[in-house]
Amino acid sequence: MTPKITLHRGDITTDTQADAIVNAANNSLLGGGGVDGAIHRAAGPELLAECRTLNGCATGDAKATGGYQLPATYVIHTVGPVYHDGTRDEAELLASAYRRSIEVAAEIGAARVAFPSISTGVYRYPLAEAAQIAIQTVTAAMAQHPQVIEARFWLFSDQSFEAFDAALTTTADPRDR
Ligand code: AR6
Repeated sequence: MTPKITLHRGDITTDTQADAIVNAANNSLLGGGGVDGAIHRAAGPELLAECRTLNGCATGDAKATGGYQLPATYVIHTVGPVYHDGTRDEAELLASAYRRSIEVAAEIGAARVAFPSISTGVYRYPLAEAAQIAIQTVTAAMAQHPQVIEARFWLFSDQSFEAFDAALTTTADPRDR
């Protein structure tokens, strides 16, 4: 099946079709605000208990846990960069967070993966640039890992939906170039 990217408006924790949902976490993996807080609330306290066993996560890396009370079987916790001025490897680290999430999804056999817009909340990554990196990196990573057949982006605001819609429209499939 040809890998596909779909865009959804709303709360990622309500996704009933994803095998795994990606969490925009911090290095501690011990919870926080934003989408991280929403995922921990929806999954229940067992999620935090499993996260405590993982010894944190480096920026740009990803680690999987169970999904507990979530509809999804797994949560893939990744850590995007805090955006400073664009000179501190932010673009590479954001791409790595998306790439590693797809790699971990392939390892655990998650075919449909839900993503939030990593780093564009508390971590202040500029939205248009982050959306381009997200779409391009996930497209390339799914081509490398055909077990992952769908990336489902959940956008929490009109502004973020429009940024991802624009990125999807302007990013040609590399195979078409
Ligand atoms: N579903 C989908 N998207 C959401 C949801 C939700 N339920 N809630 C928020 N968003 P952020 P970051 C959007 O701040 O920038 C946490 O405290 C939100 O509007 O959650 O990577 C962690 O523990 C924004 O567009 O993640 C870290 O400390 C996007 O998700 C830190 O925040 C990401 O915003 C990570 O910051």
